[in-house]
Amino acid sequence: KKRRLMVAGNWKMNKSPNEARMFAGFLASSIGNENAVDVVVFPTSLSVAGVADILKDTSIKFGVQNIYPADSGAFTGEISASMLSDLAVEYVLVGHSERRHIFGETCELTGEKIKSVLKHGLTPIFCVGETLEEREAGRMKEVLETQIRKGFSGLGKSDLERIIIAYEPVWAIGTGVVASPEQADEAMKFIRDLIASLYGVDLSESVRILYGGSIKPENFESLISMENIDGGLVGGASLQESFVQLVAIAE
Ligand code: G2H
Repeated sequence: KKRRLMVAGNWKMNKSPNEARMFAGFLASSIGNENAVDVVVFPTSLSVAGVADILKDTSIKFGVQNIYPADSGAFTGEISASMLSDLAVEYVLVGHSERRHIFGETCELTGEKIKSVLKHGLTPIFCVGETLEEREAGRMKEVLETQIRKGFSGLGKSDLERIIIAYEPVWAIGTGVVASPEQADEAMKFIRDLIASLYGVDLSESVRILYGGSIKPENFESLISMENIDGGLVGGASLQESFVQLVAIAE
């Protein structure tokens, strides 16, 4: 593989703070410290401090699932990227389809969030993906291009060097319907080619693009064997022991 693989676990709104600490402890004892791949978990914001305590001296990294793009102020219910440095958080998910579709997050807002994450020295994992309706209407590429152009608006090459992209077709998220390796690779090649046209071939060759949507130990190997797939953003299967199996498959 040209690029270092990443296995990222998006816990979504699951696990209480105590459950999160226990599971982080299980991961710390099950996943070796010399990983050939990057392993990252995304607990809830409520649990991230507890998880940070447990994982801080391990090779497992952690992040949050969302931030608001201001440093502080009257934004009830939100957290900021600037608060995360106390906890050694390194990664932030931006633009997950559940943020876009359940909470009405716009492409413009995802762009603001990416800027705020970068400003605080953190790494955004920027999620894009089309719905089933958009795919069936032949609009997959147009949707991905809009999400990427708006999400990256105003960003330069040095910013892009610090970004990870996750392609998550909405029809494959939590549905048990995984994209075929060929379908995923085709969309991800389109994204890579778009990055090449916007930022140059070097950057498009080095940017990591993860696949997300109903990843399981049974389908992960065939996905990561594809040229353009540099790992996975895992939801359901990251909540249990299967996450350890996924890391082992990637190694
Ligand atoms: C896609 C994925 C993780 P799941 O949202 O971000 O979830 O693996 O449950 O489809």
